[in-house]
Amino acid sequence: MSSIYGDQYGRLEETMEKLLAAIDGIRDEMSAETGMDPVEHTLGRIKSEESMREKCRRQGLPETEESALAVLHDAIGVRIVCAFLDDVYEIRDRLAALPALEIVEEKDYIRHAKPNGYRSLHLIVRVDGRYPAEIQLRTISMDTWAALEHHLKYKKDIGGNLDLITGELKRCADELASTDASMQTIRDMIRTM
Ligand code: 0O2
Repeated sequence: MSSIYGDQYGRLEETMEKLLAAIDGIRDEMSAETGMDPVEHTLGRIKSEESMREKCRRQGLPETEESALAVLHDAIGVRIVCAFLDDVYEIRDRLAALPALEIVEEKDYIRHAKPNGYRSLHLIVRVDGRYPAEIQLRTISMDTWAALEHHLKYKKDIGGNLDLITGELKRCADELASTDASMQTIRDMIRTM
C-alpha cells in the first residue's frame, strides 16, 4: 500500500524542522532577554501512517493524501512545554509575529479547559504558506496530566470505577491548574523584588 502522505513525507519533515528551528530562535531570544529559558522541552512528530489512517476513518474521510495534508491539520505536530503559564502566551505572540508563519486557528483549552480537565493552547499554523501544523503549548503540569490521562485511557479494566476515576482526574487537573497560577504569582513576586 502506498503512503497516505504520497511522496510528501520529506517535505513534511522539512517543514517540521523549520518550525522547530523557529521555536528555538524564540527560545534563544527570550533566554537572552530574561536570563531564563522559558521552554522545558519541545517535541516534533509526523503523525504515523496508521494514526493518520485511523483518524481519517474516524472522521469519515477517505484515506487520501488530500485528507492527510489539506483537510486534517495535524500531520505535523509540535509540542512546546513551558515552565510558566505566561510563557505559553508570550511564545504564542512571538510565533504570531513571525513573517513565515500564519496562525489559521487557535483553540484555547487553557482558558476553556475540556470537560475532562485537559488543558493546552492549540494553534493550527501554516509555515511558508504550505503545510498546516498543530502546535500544542502547555505547562509542565498540563503535560504531566495529559501524559497520565493518555496512559489511563488505554487501561481496559477500569469497569464500574469509570465515573470515580474521571472525577479524580478532573480534580487533579484543576489542582494542577491552581498550582500553575500560584507558581506564576511566585515568579512575578521574585521578578519585582
Ligand atoms: P496525538 O497522537 O496526540 O497527535 P481530534 O481529537 O484530533 O479528532 P481535534 O479538534 O482535531 O479533534 O483536536 P483537539 O481535540 O483540539 O486536539 C487533538 C490533540 O490534542 C490530540 O491529538 C491530543 O494530542 C491532544 N488532546 C486533546 N484532548 C485531549 C485529552 O483529553 N487528553 C489528552 N491526553 N490529550 C488530548 P490526537 O489526535 O489524539 O493524537
